[in-house]
Formats: sequence, C-alpha cells, structure tokens
Amino acid sequence: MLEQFKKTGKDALDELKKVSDTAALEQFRIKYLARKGRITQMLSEIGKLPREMKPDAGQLANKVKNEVTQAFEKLKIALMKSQDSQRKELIDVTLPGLRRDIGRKHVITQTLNELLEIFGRMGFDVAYGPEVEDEWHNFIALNIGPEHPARDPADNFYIDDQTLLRSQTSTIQIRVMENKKPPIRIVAPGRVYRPDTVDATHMYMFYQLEALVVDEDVSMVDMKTTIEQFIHTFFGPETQWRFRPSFFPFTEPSAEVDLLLKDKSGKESWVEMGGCGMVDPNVFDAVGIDSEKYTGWAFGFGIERLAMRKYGITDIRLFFENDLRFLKQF
Ligand code: 2NM
Repeated sequence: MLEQFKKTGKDALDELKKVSDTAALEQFRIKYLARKGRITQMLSEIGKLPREMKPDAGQLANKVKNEVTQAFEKLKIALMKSQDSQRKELIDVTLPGLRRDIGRKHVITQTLNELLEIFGRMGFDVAYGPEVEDEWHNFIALNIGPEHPARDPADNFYIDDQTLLRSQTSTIQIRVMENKKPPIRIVAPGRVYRPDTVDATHMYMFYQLEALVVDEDVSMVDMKTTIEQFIHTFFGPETQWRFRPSFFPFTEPSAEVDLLLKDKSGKESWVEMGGCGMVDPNVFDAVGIDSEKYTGWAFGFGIERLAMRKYGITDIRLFFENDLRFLKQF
C-alpha cells in the first residue's frame, strides 16, 4: 500500500515535468488533484485501512499530496508568467500612441475671453458685480419704474421683497457709475437670470456682455462705429448688420442690433443679437452724473447667442448639458 502511494507521487511528478502549457496543466489537475483524481482517491483509501496502518499511511499520503500540490502551484505560476510576457510581445510598438485627454476651456469661456480681448484692444476695462442684487441697481436706477412689466415677480427670480438674482448686467454699469467719475469705458460680463421656459433659444440663466461709455461729447456715431468694429472683428469683415429702432427704459434713443443670416439655400433673414442706445438722462441723475455735461452710450449682447451664431450651434441647452461630445468640438 505504501509503495503504491509512493508510485502515485512519482507518476504525478514525472508527468508534471512534461506539462508545458496551461491546457496540459488543467488535464494534470483533473487526473491527479480534482475530486476524483488519483491523489484525492489515495487519501480517501486511508479511511478503509486497519487502525494500526493508518498513522504511517496518512503521513505518507499527506507528504505525497503536499509535494505534488506544491510542484503543481509552482508550475502554474511559471506558466502564467510566461503567458503574460508572450502577450506583451503582441503589442505593436509601431502603432500611433493614445492621445491623452487633456481638458479645455468651455466654449462660453472661450467666447467670453475672445470678447474681452477684442474690447480690451478697443480700450475697454472689465468690470464685475454681484449676481444677487437689490431693486435699486436692477430696476430703479435704470429708469425701470414700479409699474414696469419687467418688474413682475413672475418674470424675475426674487429672493425676498427687495432682493433678486440680477436680470441684466446693467446692474454692474450702475455700480461703476456710482463709484467712478467719467470718462468711463467698460465692458461688464456675467450671468443673468430670468425664469423663461427653456427651449432651443431660451434658458433661465445665460451670459451677457454689456458695454458702457460715458464722457463729454460721446455720440451715437461712436456707438455705431464701436459696434461695427466689434461685429467685423468677431464675425468677420463681410458680416452685414443693421440698427432697428427700439425702446429701453434706460436709453433714448434705443436700437436693436440685427445680423444678416444666410442659410444654405441663400435665403436671408435678420436675427437679433442685442440692444443699445444713448444713456437716458434719468439714469445719469440716479447715479449722480451731470447729464448736462456728459453723454454716454451702452449696449448689451447675449454671449450664448454670439457663440451660437459664430459656431452654428442651434440649441442653447447644449452649453449647459456638459456632454463631452459637444464640448470637445471647441
Ligand atoms: C442693453 C441695451 C441697451 C444698458 C444701459 C445701461 C446703463 F446702465 F448705462 F443704463 N447699461 N446697459 C443697455 C442699453 C443694455 O442690453 C440689451
């Protein structure tokens, strides 16, 4: 019996020497170490032996089992390692490398930076202001009276009776005029909030850029020239645009700025890009600027609208969905 155990062990180790791949190793495992394998069978035979033979037989059987198992495990690791290194050799080093995904600025940030650069070259400073505002800066100083529909609580994000999220960046211009004597030449970018129903062209939060110039003898011609300079720099020198008479409480006269849009079939249409006008004397009175001595003009554009027109984006919601398939195109 003991000789038979020794022979099983020797058979197993001899056979293991001939194993050279994982498939053969698995065959070996089934033949010797699995539930019905020879080693496992050998161990189960010990139970049937007469009592006095059990200690010696058990000891030997365990020794054989441990030797075979250890040799098996060692070979298994060696085979796995050599398989790994073979797999490495399968890598084609002549293939182009994988491009690392570095970040980029959001298309709105890119557009805003371009706008600030254009206006910077035209001599404008940049001013910022708070997004949470009071009625004075958002309405009253802008000549928007208590009965004006723009003050409807349903059209604004009020926080309490006197506080709201600003609905235009003109609030920044009011703050600048309150704190600084003319000459003033600023652009004021930032987020504004209006509870519009969301669709392809409306969002409850969007970005505006407003400009303000106040000095002696500034005229509508200055305004028109500046707007044309800006449009031709941002959209290209061939871009056609027009003034369309309009009304705002804070400017008089006022105009809307339209761009000529040509679709693929050559059909033309005018699209509104923003508004502008000569600062109303009531606004100067509210901020303590002498409206006899100074004149000024202002304009405001929606930044998403500018970016949509420039890049051919047809849905404003894309800017806020953070879909990388969209963002990676800019
Ligand atoms: C616009 C259109 C026209 C504007 C006016 C002022 C201020 F403070 F000077 F009165 N700031 N911005 C203005 C004028 C804004 O946005 C469509």
